[in-house]
Amino acid sequence: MDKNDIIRKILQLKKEKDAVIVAHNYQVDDVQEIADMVGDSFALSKYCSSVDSQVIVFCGVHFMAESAKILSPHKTVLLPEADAGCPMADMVTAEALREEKRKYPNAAVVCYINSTAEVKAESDICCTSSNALKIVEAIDKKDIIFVPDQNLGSYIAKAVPDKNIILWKGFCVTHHRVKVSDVQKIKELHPDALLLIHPECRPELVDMADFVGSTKQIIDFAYKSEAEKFIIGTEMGVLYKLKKDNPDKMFYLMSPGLLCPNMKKTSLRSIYEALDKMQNKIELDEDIRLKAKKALDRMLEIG
Ligand code: CIZ
Ligand code: SF4
Repeated sequence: MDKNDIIRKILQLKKEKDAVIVAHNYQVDDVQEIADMVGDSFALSKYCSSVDSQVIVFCGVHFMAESAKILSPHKTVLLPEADAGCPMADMVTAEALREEKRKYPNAAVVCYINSTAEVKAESDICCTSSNALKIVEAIDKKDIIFVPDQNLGSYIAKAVPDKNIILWKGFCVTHHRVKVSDVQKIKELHPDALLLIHPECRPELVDMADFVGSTKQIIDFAYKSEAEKFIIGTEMGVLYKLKKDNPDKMFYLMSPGLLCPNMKKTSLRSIYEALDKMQNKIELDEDIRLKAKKALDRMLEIG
């Protein structure tokens, strides 16, 4: 089957199975192109719970499809590539978090959305890279265990200095590998470009940024900005939308290392196979789901 045949089959299967396809901002161009909705993990989960379709094909990594299932338990959520995981999410387990909670019994627990359902279930509230500052500010406790991203945690700790943020040692392999010297190099090549950086990058890089934000915030910032050139400090998948929305602006990836191999696993073929065989369904223990949902609902209340 060539690409057009696969697309035709996918569209046919979508109708037959009453499915929608959602894709994360880090997915490959072909997948973003065919998706009904492209966005960050939380926007996608909310979209999935709002649509009538009974089947969701979630093109992203495991914790994202899980979040969709947490919010839409009666829908079938398919993850086209069963082993597309997030190494950062796997850097904290529920058991390790329980132990940390015993060490700091008075602390609140905030988990980044990049975490497993089991870890969300052990947390008081969830956050995304868009709302992390707002969520932490809204918590009435001073001590906050923040899991799993040490870089996002450091960014919060600097921005909300009246809180005591207890950092976890997790990190995103993709964002964390970029060094100051890489940024210096690309800035020399494009000295008049604005530097837009995701808070999963190392703190030294975040300090150099003209703007710090989530994928959605970076995409919105570039669209509204009067500037014409931007260095993009997040996974390369966002370039698809940035270029499509802003044909007259120039975008340069901060480092060629900004590629998440797990995000790149999903292909048109894996979407087709998932739908055809209705395979790779996300299943959750109901007790875990309900507890994890509380952490997500609390986040929703604050915004
Ligand atoms: O929440 C997401 O989708 C992630 C992982 C990144 C972002 O900034 O959107
Ligand atoms: Fe996880 Fe990083 Fe890949 Fe996002 S880019 S899914 S945080 S490994």
